[in-house]
Amino acid sequence: MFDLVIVANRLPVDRIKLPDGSNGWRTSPGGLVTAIEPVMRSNHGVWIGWPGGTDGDEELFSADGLDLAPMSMSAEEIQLFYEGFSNGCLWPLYHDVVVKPEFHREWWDAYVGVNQRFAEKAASLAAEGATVWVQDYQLQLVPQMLRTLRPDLRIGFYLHIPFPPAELFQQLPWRRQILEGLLGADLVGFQLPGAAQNFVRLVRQRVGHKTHRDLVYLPDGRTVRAAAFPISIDAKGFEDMARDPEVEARADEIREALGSPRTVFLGVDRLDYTKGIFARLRAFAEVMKEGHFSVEDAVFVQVAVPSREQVEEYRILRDEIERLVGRINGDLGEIGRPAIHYLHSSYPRKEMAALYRMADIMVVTPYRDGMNLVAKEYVATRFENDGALVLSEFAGAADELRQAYLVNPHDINGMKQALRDAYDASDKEAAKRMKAMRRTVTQNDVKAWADSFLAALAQVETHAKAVRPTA
Ligand code: GDG
Repeated sequence: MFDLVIVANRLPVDRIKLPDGSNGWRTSPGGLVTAIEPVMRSNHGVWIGWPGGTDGDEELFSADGLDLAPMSMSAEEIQLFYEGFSNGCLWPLYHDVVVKPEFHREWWDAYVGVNQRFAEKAASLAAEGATVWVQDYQLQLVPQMLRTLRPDLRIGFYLHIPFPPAELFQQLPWRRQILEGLLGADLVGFQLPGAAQNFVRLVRQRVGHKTHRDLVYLPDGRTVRAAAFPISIDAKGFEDMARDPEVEARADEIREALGSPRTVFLGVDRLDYTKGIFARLRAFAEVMKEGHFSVEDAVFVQVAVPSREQVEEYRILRDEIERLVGRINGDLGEIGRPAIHYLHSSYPRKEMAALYRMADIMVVTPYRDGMNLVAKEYVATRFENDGALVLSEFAGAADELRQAYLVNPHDINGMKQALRDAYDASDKEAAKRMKAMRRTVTQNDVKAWADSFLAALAQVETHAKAVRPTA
């Protein structure tokens, strides 16, 4: 039995087949595990999640001293719960309906079923009075299901993506069930205050509970708090990596391979329609076409990390972007000098750091993004206070990184101007902006995020005991 239970769609490791045919594990270190690992260690924690694949093995195991509880998923569940309801319905709905969400009853049924299994697993592993922290949009029903099974628990929920305004959320045929699912938690955390307000307003309008500021009063006497906890990164870890001579050498090597242009623009995103990749490449190409810089002066490196490739919308998007890159390079490129270097691949973390180090201008232009960690990671690696960040107003990160070149990604001319401004900026101007952004990112790192969420959860008045803060 565990005093702290993390429930997330994915485990922080991938299941792999070893050469002898047996099962092995490869850690996939992300921001979340870096944040949560220390709390898990000081609180006898366990992490429940899907290890990828369809293997039915659900035996508990440890990796790097962390206790992990795999949740198996059938091929049908992957299709209906994960690709369907989570990524074909909730993801677009919560991101401003950038593409049209699909509402299918069989997807919903699978979502309910998988959430129930997650809740049961958490109920079976949590010690009396334990703290359970449920993560993200795939598991919004877990808090209520778990509370029914285990009223003794202290339950927190954190949403990594935006929470939409009532006008959009209302479209969801199962809007009330989702709100009630979340209300099973004692504390519901969001990236931004606006999202928390959207939630409280919807609860008042749709479920009819009494609310006051960030609190919801339930008829059974319980109180639920909804508040913002903007997520961050392991800023020191990224800076240390950036200072590694190997990473520095690799950054130089990449620039040379690009033909040593004066300025390198960089985009790094999961290949997702929310990220605004198409519009940003168009804007860059137009600036180049208009003669503001040539292929000798500037190139754009776009890393598009493969994502959700089984979902139709993502296949269409990939084709569109690749057609555009081909057209731009055909129009503007010269022999040995494409205008856009497009990479459809994922990379080790060190290579990511080398990419950030070699880039003069990082371009992050999502139509809607909960936070966007890439923007913060870029800032963390610029320990010499050089480089510039072009950032969408619609990324959560824009609330904190006010000194970025902020853009509206729907406004191509505005984006072109921001690219030009960043390109033309003096070293002094760039350093002033970067210094301020670095201060923000270093002071508010991911450990501070996890600690503040868990401290707020510990303060909620329940009968359960609280987790200890990290050492
Ligand atoms: C969701 C929300 C919110 C990317 N490519 C590679 C790689 N990455 C890493 C980045 C970064 C992370 O993945 C991506 O995080 P983002 O925040 O940019 O975007 P989402 O994946 O959409 O994340 C988002 C986040 O959750 C956290 O709450 O900020 O708004 O949408 O850390 O570095 N890492 C490696 N190789 C890659 O090729 N190793």
